[in-house]
Amino acid sequence: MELQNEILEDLSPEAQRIAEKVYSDQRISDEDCHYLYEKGDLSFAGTLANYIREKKHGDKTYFNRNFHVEPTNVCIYSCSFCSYSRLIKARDQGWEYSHDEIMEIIRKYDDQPVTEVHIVGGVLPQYDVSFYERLFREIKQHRPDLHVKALTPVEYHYIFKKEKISYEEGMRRMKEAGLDSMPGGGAEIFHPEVRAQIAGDKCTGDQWLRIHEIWHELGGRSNATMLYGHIEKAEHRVDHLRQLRMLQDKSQGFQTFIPLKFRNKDNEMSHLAEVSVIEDLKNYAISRIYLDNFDHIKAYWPMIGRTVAQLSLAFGVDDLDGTIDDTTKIYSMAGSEEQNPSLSTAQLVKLIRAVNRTPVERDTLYNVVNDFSEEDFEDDGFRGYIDLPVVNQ
Ligand code: V47
Ligand code: SF4
Repeated sequence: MELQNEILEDLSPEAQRIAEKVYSDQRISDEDCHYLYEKGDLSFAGTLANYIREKKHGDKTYFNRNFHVEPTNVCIYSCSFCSYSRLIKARDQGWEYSHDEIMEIIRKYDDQPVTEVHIVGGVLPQYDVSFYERLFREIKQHRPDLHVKALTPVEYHYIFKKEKISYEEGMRRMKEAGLDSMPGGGAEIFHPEVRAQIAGDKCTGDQWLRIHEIWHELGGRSNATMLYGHIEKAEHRVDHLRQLRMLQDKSQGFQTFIPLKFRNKDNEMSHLAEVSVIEDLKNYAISRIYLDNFDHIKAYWPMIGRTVAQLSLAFGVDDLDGTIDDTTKIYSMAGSEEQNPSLSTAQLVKLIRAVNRTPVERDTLYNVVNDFSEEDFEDDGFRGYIDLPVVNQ
């Protein structure tokens, strides 16, 4: 405590106030959050975020075994950050899986110990309410214990409008068909000033929040994301986090917040430089500090790479998503270093242990599947970190 007081004395009055709030379990304000983005340094935000992370989870670092299915990369929308979707007019360059083709992918995992399928992709008219009802039903009939985490308010808003049904009725039908939870995508930046420039005419921030709220009222759980590091300013990030924190106070249905770093390869915003790793870590830390009512902060390693993912575990992150395989194209196409984003469970466990954290395999709802306290893996040559290139002096 003496040391803590000494450190506090060296801080600016604003930083002192923030530190005092965090150490006495009080919520920080929007102004505090803005201060951290504009003036707080990384080590300060990181120290506070790590304090909260360890208080909530100790050294535990969660991951799950999942796989992704992307029914199509053709999309009626044209978000300017998206490297992955092909416009309808260039349809022949993309893929559009049928119901049977998707089921074939699902069946490929029959002998794998995966607990979750994450389904998300472009928006197209043939993927409508009845398509997804039939798909969810068949997945559940085929493998009842596989958790279906599928689609975002971007798809739901579109298909319910086309079907002329309310969000309430639509989400009820999805639940009845077998939807278990909703991933966090499509949130981008809620503020209309930014959203209008990057996400065109897909669902608004209010519609995104409303669909999650209805899903939470039905007893469902979901995640939330924020796409950062493009044209948004600190005030837009604060506004985004504020709206998430407010909804979470009301509905308590969010499990995890996932900051998504904008990657600039092959999209309409390629002229923008990507933000630094320092900015990435600061963003994780500030999210951890501000979102006091979110249990988990996740770093999506296929997007930021394994090394930054390891670092993030000291800046508020307690979850590294899953041991996904190379069926996920969204980030490799946007310029992530992870061109083949595949990690075996043994590799992910080593990667977490290499930074002195404790790996815990979870299911989608954070029930523990395996805590790896006793288990050891055969040495497959992977040391839990990536070698940096050696530069000759
Ligand atoms: O909404 C698209 C983002 C999201 C780019 O809930 C990009 O567990 C960076 O939400 N640079 C979809 N990001 C992915 C997503 C997600 C991923 C992993 C886990 C979960 C979860 C959710 O990907 C989109 C958009 O924000 N995105 N293009 C890009 N160029
Ligand atoms: Fe379509 Fe989603 Fe890409 Fe936007 S981000 S163009 S909605 S696939």
